Amino acid sequence: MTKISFPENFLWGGAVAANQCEGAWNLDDKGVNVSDILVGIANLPDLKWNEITNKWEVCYQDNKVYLTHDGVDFYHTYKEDLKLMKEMGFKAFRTSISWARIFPNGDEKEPNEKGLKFYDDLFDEMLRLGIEPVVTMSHYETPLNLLINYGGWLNPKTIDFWMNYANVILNRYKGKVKYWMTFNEVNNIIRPIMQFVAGGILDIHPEHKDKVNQDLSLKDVYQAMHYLFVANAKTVKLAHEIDSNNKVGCMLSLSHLATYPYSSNPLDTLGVLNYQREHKQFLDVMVKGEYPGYVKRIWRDNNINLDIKEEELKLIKENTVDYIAFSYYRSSVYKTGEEMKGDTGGAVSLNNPYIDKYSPAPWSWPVDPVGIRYLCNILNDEYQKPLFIVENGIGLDENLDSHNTIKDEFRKEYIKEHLLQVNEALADGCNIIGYLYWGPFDIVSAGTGEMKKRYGFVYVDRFNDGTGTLKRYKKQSFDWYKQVINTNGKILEEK
Ligand code: BGP
Repeated sequence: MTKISFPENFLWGGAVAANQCEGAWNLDDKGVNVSDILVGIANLPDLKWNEITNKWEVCYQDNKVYLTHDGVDFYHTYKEDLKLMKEMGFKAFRTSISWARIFPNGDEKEPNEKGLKFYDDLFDEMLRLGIEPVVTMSHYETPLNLLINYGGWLNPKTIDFWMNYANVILNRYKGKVKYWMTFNEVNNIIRPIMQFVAGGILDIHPEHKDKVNQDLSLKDVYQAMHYLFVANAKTVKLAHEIDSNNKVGCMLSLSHLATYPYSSNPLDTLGVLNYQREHKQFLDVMVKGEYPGYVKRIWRDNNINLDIKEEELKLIKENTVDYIAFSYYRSSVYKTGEEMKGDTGGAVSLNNPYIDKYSPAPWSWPVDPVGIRYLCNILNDEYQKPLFIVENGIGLDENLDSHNTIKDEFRKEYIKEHLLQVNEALADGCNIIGYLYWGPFDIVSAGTGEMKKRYGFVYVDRFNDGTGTLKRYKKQSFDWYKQVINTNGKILEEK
């Protein structure tokens, strides 16, 4: 076995997102954001076209439970939750700032002081406990008003609204927050079902009123991507101007890069290359600072002319990110002629005949720890930036036993196997700065909108129907992860 050797200052910890844990969805003048109006991003948002105003409007469904509205009440329980994270020895904790708490409609000039105050207290508490805050600036939390009235990122005005927001939070938390990420898993914008939430875009043309975002063209998606890239570069520039200690990363769902050819058919290998490029294009622009040739070919072949200005390309070139933050949950295979579907965990395709371990139903996925080593090495070889694993974890259907705990062996095994491969990747020379486990306490699932899909080391008593005491209980993995951190990974050597 390779000697366990995690760097001294490795950022061990966990990650959540505001919209999945805070709740308090309409408290303290928070506005409505995109994830507030649907139950799981695998589903369409609850919008209907208003023939009088000629605009989309929200139509909440009586028969639905919008669990994110109350989340796990982190807005009020953050001290208790952070205390538990500290008990596990967390060095870092990732959460997001809910954009709609700071700018309820997204287009105001002045921020909502009550929203800022909440994050003042939250970050102060983390710092008091010696936990490094790692902050996503938007984790599926674009203010809904920006989509309904402007089309969101289909409209260049959104760049200005974003920069106003970025300016406020970067100044407010200067000296407190050093690790920033712009848009969570922004590469999911290429998937129609995720364009509303992950992409922050909405087709507002009356002729397309039959179904949300149904007729978005490739051109629309590339245009929105470009505006997001401009916003990303401007944010990097501003963050560095405000505080030269700031580190800004892009955040992408990169399980997609761990895609293997199904066979030795050359077309399967070429198919993998093209599939990986659908996701690498985001890295090429935000990390290398340039649109690659294969993207320009897509534009040429599809007669796509975008609104791209010379000075924007220069800005993108000069303001690349400081690190690559990413999620990894599983790998996939590519077979010519087979559709690559996807969800929050990555690609969904044929079963890989060489992988025999699957997580238990109902959200079964192939467990492939080697995939994380492969991914880190691809990133290290091609981009040579610090890598930050900001999401990896396993969602299980769990119930408390008679001792008010859960024997979550599968979770421990899953993490252990992945960390052993992270250790290999470190030995391979990859510069990995941290590992943040996704969902260290149970939160609402982004993909399915359920409570039942639990990732936590801490069980939260809340159920799909919205009932529950919200009480927290440690699962057995709690003490184990604590030992992993306390020994800087050395405990992984034990059989
Ligand atoms: C990622 C998202 C997270 C998170 C995770 C797990 O794509 O960034 O928000 O939820 O996936 O997905 P799910 O909650 O659907 O199980």
